[in-house]
Amino acid sequence: MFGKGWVELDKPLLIIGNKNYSSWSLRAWLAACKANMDFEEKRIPLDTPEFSQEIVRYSPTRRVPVLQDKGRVIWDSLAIAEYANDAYAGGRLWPQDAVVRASDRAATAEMHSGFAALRGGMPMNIRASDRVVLQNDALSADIRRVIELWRTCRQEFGAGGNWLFGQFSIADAFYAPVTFRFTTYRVPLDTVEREYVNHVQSDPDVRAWVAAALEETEVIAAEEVGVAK
Ligand SMILES: N[C@@H](CCC(=O)N[C@@H](CS)C(=O)NCC(=O)O)C(=O)O
Repeated sequence: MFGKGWVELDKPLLIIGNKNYSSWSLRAWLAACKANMDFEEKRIPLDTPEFSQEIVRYSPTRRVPVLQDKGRVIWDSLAIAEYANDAYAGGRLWPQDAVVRASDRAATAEMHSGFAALRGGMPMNIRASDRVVLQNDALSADIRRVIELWRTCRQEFGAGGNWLFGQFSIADAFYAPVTFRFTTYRVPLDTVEREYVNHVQSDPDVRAWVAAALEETEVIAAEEVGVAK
């Protein structure tokens, strides 16, 4: 059923989509980078015949991201982030304190399983600017909730650094794509959340991802709807 595309590699292999569009790929990739996981990456552009042909060789869900390591397949962004943390980061991508760690997990889980209106209505397109979107109640509520969550994390847990929980943690990987949604759709931000967005987007790993996204040439038509000309 799956695994047909695998060859034994010395390093983990992370299969991702376009860096411009694939928000789930960015989450797993950033967590892997911050875990210092030495990995190969294979990019398969979304929404292409190549994607349909290739992805069946790698992913049981036919989705990216998917990771191969030690002969195993890990096919979900959160599972990849957790695995990178456990196997390569000695657990330091979650806070050490149990209660703080639970809050970090809750923030991460909220992104992984929620914010459908935000993800559907404001898709990530890093190359875009001045995008316009028809607001609706669900979308506005999602935007308000992200901002509320970021403020709470920064104020209650952020003293040790500039990430949501001070030091980089898995929650930051999960909200990194949202920072691009907010900047490309020009969502009005106050100081706390603006500083957080700036911090994420000036991170060297995030900048490397963006530089690669800017080099990509594929355009996904559906994602271009709403781009102000
Ligand atoms: N829950 C999955 C979601 C993965 C997902 O939806 N990936 C999208 C790209 S960002 C995908 O592979 N889409 C391909 C398709 O639907 O054909 C995860 O967290 O990894």
